[in-house]
Amino acid sequence: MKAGFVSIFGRPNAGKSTLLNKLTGEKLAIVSPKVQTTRHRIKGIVTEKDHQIIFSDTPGIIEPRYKLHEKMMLAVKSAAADADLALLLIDVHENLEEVNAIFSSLGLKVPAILAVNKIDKADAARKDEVIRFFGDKKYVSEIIPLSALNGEGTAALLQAIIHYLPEGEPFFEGDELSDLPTRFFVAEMIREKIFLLYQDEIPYHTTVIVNEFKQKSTLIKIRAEIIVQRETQKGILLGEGGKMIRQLGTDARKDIEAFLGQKVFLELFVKVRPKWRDNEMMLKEYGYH
Ligand SMILES: Nc1nc2c(ncn2[C@@H]2O[C@H](COP(=O)(O)OP(=O)(O)OP(=O)(O)O)[C@@H](O)[C@H]2O)c(=O)[nH]1
Ligand SMILES: [Mg+2]
Repeated sequence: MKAGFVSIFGRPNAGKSTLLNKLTGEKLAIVSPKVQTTRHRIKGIVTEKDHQIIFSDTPGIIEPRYKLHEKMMLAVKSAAADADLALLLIDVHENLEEVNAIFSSLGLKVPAILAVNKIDKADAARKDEVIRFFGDKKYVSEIIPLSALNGEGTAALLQAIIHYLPEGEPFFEGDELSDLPTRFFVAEMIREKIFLLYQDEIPYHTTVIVNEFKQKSTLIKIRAEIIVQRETQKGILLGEGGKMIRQLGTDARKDIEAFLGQKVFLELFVKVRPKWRDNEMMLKEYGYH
């Protein structure tokens, strides 16, 4: 039996969350075309007859500009600290020197697989250039080109991961998918829709907290708060006559119902909490530890 922790690292937008979802076959992590979508370490567990892999999706590596960013980078650190294997993910079109500097600074003491993502939108010459570039980097044990989106190369990646996995007994029960509570996933699904529906600074000034989750006879009643930093942002979230927040509620509810396999009544409220992203107590209250 093999079992171990495999952490996915990379810059914002490399496709880490898309890859976690592909490898686990579940939509555990939210995905958007915008950078800095993921803010937490999200574990996804895959259990087979002869192995258990505990994947960790992490926030994209950045230079912190406010306390929320610092919390996000602590999530990266924690995933680096207990990894048995690192999965370094890059977008095939990224600046190679920059990404090399970031990976070198992780100070990894475990083997690393360099996965070159989004090959569905690169030509063979670029793919070769990237593989050549990382070929002589000491921290790279193996290079695998793939597309997290269409699944090309992910079977080869899985084989390589199992090869590096240490011998050991499983850490989790066979039917466990993650270590996070349902409320977390519900809040994340609402946050994903905010990333998809709103532009500019809105997604970055916003967080979501589920403060009621009640099983009723025929449905689940969920009440969630959307936290913003300014009154004007509250207006944008609501939209004219509440049009935008109704759209948000409908989009989020569909995903939540699919995730829970049950009908959901979703109530959304918007609250203004000035500078919550730099407030230690509020960050804690909103789940950023
Ligand atoms: N064409 C293509 N797009 C991809 C691929 N993988 C991910 N994407 C897209 O890239 C964007 C970012 O994907 P995410 O999975 O959210 O990226 P991430 O690395 O988790 O980003 P952060 O959470 O912000 O660090 C989304 O629009 C994905 O659909 C791929 O293999 N091919
Ligand atoms: Mg992500």
